[in-house]
Amino acid sequence: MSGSWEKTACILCECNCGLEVQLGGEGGRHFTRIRGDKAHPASRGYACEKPHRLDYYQNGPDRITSPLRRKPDGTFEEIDWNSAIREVARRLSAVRDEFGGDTIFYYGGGGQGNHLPAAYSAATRRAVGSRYRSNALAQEKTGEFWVNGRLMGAAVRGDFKHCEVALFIGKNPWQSHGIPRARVTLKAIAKDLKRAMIVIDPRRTETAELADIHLQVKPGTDAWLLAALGAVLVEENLIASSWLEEHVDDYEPVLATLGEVPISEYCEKSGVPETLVREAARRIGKAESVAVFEDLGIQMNRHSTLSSYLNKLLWLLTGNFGKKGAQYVPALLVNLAGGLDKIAGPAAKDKVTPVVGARVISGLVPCNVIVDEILTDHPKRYRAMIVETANPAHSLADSTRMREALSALDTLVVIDIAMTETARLADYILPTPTQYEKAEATFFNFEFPENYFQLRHPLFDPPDGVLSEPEIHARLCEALGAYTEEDLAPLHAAAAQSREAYIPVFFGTVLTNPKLAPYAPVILYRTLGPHLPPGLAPGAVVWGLVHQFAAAYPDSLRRAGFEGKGFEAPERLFDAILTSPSGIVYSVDEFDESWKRIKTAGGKFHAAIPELLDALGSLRTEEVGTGDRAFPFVLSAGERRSFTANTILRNPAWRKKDVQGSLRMSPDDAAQLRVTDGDRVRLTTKRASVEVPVEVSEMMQPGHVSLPNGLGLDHPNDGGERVQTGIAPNELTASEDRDWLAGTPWHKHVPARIEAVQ
Ligand SMILES: Nc1nc2c(c(=O)[nH]1)N[C@H]1C(S)=C(S)[C@@H](COP(=O)(O)OP(=O)(O)OC[C@H]3O[C@@H](n4cnc5c(=O)[nH]c(N)nc54)[C@H](O)[C@@H]3O)O[C@H]1N2
Ligand SMILES: Nc1nc2c(c(=O)[nH]1)N[C@H]1C(S)=C(S)[C@@H](COP(=O)(O)OP(=O)(O)OC[C@H]3O[C@@H](n4cnc5c(=O)[nH]c(N)nc54)[C@H](O)[C@@H]3O)O[C@H]1N2
Ligand code: SF4
Ligand SMILES: [Mo]
Repeated sequence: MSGSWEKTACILCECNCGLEVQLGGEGGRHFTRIRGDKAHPASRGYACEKPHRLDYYQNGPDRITSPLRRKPDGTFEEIDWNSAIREVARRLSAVRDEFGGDTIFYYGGGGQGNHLPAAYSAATRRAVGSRYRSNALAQEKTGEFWVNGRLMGAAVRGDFKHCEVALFIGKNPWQSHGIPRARVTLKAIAKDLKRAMIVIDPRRTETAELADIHLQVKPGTDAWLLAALGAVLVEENLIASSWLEEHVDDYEPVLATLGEVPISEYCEKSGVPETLVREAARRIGKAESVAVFEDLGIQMNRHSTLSSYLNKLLWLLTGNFGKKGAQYVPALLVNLAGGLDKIAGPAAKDKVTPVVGARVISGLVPCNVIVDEILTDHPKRYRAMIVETANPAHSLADSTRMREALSALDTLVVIDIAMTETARLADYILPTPTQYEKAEATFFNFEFPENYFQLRHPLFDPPDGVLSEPEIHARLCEALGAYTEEDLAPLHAAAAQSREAYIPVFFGTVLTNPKLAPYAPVILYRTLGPHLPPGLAPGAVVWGLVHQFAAAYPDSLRRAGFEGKGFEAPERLFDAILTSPSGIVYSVDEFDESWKRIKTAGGKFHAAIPELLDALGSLRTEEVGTGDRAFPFVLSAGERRSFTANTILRNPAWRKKDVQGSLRMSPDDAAQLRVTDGDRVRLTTKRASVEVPVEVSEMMQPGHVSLPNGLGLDHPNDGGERVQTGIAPNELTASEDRDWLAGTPWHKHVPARIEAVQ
């Protein structure tokens, strides 16, 4: 097939830019050319430097091509799929029967580009009676989710394409992207004299370089800075008073609390000159529209939930919602932040974890409490765990304790393509095709007013010995006796006839039957899947999602051009999805559509969140800095750079530069330590001590050092020996260092000590 361009997408960050690729090389199993796909609705031909290295994913080291079972001596043996499924089902049902299904914990379900596993695993989770789950969102976004839930019962995004002012808080989109065509969008804002960019980051990042105003905070002091910004809005009367009166309940207590903020003192604490803070507040207050993106710099930091709240108050008090260039609520095919409507309003009670009693937000257990939910003799401790398309032994805080916890489980099942740090601790490893060997899709579809979806087609045949996630979940459900062949017979018969015939049978016999409804995803895969075009069976669950979407958002679907009576519109959309390998626009909205998606009782924002207004008050007596003379530096553990991509690519050779992943340090600190580029230093936190090469960087301010994310994986070298490249950041972090409300980690604020190495 060499020579023809195939459609797919990049899987290295949440943008999932559309790609065109050519295949070739040995056995035709390599990517030979890669370029952006102009027909992709969101990325429109854009791609950064990383996808050109995707062959390192497709042909990575440590690929697993047979189910593996741990032997008593700790090594693995290959087993056949029937034994693997039977034994996993038997071990999980034994745990369920003895201790309850709520002791079976599920982690993962999706990486940066593959979200179908989460949809299918829902069936397996129900089949084993599991009630607790989590994924990486619970170490970044759950604090923000909770604030969104309380404020309006829905999650928002910012419209950077149209905004007058773009505000990035602890976010470096030049490297981490997160908005479509990030570098093009950033440059467009920077070039336009009528628009402005404001960046809050302790580093002079690539994004900060382009900004009109860079508020270079001291690390970990955002809460003071954001409080000061809000207070200036109030003091200088830059708030949208009549808008607030119309759209926001109980904003007076917010104004009163912000009115008491000692602005000068808080500016000083955050290290930013008051004149610059006032300039930024005025630019925000006077703009036609402001779009805001907060990310890990505050979400993985001290006061993360409070900072999210203070951030949201900035755009709320200035009326930046539900209009062009401001915050919006997208029309989602799948809501990754589900359940926020249930926490709208102060009366709502949060679900909590069985051992620690930590808040479960959006159905997710805080990542930092997982170790404590396992390493205890509490009767409801998690005893078994399924990890799917995630690498928590590397990506969650406190790797040493995490490994201990994973090893303490009665049963650990890992579903992955590769022998990862987590897989190595498993009792069973169930291997899958890569994302280019099966149909896959992402639910990171957050665009507005047009939103899009892409069902990617498989490009390569999978190796013998692997099974796709939907096939694994269907087999597990069947081994667990979730449904019978008899249950499926009418669905098979209808599907063989036509989709038109299938609709009433599926809705009539599956969704209305409480015995079968929980297994709807795998039932769709089993019965509708075989009748989809070759290779697209994993897309069967999307058919169900499309029907749900059509019922919830009929107008958005119609405006996207999908019309018709009854089920015609969703059926047309599904056909279009199957036949549009570059992706398709499924939703078109008016700018004020977001108002209808506020889920509070009265349809208004609830501005006052008493817990967080109290926390805002407590800032007065809190100190900035690490507060520990033994650890005077602040380490940000996990910076996004041009060649980092979580742990998706295991071969370090994919990195074109800085293969070892240097510790970035300010010129002042380097001079004090008498080190220069490439010199090694000893970096010590309360958890661990490592040696790492230094990069002296003008980006850094004194007292702040930064390590890249995703490094420290081990892999076979040319001689077949396993070596580790770079520092695994979570060897250095501690699970107890987390937000009091959402449990999100303080990865960007790790107290550290640095010594030169002779
Ligand atoms: N190249 C690349 N891109 C990626 C990824 C990747 O691995 N590599 N991963 C993707 C994923 S999973 C995610 S979640 C996103 C994350 O995207 P980002 O959040 O943008 O990424 P980070 O570099 O982790 O952190 C952003 C910034 O926070 C700043 N920061 C550190 N401490 C503080 C502080 O105290 N206050 C403030 N205001 N800022 C601070 C850092 O200097 C950094 O510039 O990136 C996605 N994109
Ligand atoms: N200290 C520190 N820790 C961090 C961060 C930080 O900034 N600092 N960032 C955090 C963030 S924001 C995130 S999102 C997490 C990411 O961490 P994780 O959620 O653990 O995800 P990934 O590292 O992306 O791992 C993806 C896994 O999926 C596997 N995989 C790839 N394709 C497939 C497939 O098709 N099927 C299956 N079944 N498996 C597949 C890969 O082999 C890999 O093991 O890391 C977090 N950890
Ligand atoms: S922005 Fe993200 S999805 Fe797009 S090409 Fe770069 S890494 Fe891939
Ligand atoms: Mo992430």
